[in-house]
Amino acid sequence: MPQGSRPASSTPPRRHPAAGAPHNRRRTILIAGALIVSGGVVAGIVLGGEGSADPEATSVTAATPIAAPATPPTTAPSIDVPGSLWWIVNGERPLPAGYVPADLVTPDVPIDPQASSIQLSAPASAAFEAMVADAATAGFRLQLNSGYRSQEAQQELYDRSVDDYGEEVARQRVALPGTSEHQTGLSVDVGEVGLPLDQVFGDTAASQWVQDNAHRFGFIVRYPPDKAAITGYANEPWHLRYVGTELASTFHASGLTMEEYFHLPPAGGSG
Ligand code: DAL
Ligand code: ZN
Repeated sequence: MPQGSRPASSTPPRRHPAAGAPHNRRRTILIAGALIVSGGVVAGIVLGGEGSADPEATSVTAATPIAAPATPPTTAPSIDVPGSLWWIVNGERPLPAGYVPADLVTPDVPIDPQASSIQLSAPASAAFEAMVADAATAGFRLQLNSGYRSQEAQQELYDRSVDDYGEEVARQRVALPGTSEHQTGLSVDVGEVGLPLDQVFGDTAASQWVQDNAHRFGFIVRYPPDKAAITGYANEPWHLRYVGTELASTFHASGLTMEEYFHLPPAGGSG
């Protein structure tokens, strides 16, 4: 099971967009809002400079009706909850045994003809499709090399890697069954059409484009070259993890890994 809940680290340091905005008491801020009464009548209201409602205030500002949200706000992503956008899986934080995502789909993108693990969790799939389409406009033909892998598929991959390279090297490259991000459905190995080997992807211009742009679609390069002692794995420029655009942009700007950002202990036992 994943490690226990970490209240302090589950809430990342997030800057409120309004933080640091200059405050001018002499300026009246007019905010058009919606007042929805039981009959569904919408009327404009004016809020004073301190944000308190002032029913006496007069204003000629035309009210802009704001629709009430159709659904309540979603709960914040969690690093501990399986399936959550920010769920952290690593060598120290295994998945629940036999975990299978409920929303697997096959993205409409080029796929390595040799690939057998070609599905992704629905939000990751949509984001990957968008990224592949955008890369195409920049002249790069990206493809899916590996997506969701069942625990059994991961076992086969791991066993094959041990046979080919020995256990020490295998542990740096392939997650132990039950601890692979691929089992979440939120990770994808990206490649270039006609270039099925992961190991050479990092030398391509397509890889550079991915490094520079993946965050715009909510992906991070999960195992950067200089963070093996923290992530547990050697450089994998092809291994992307979907975390949503907010967190991906933060990571892109900071260079932090998920473990660092959420103050988790290094998962570098194997690397
Ligand atoms: N190659 C990554 C670490 C995995 O097997 O999940
Ligand atoms: Zn991978």
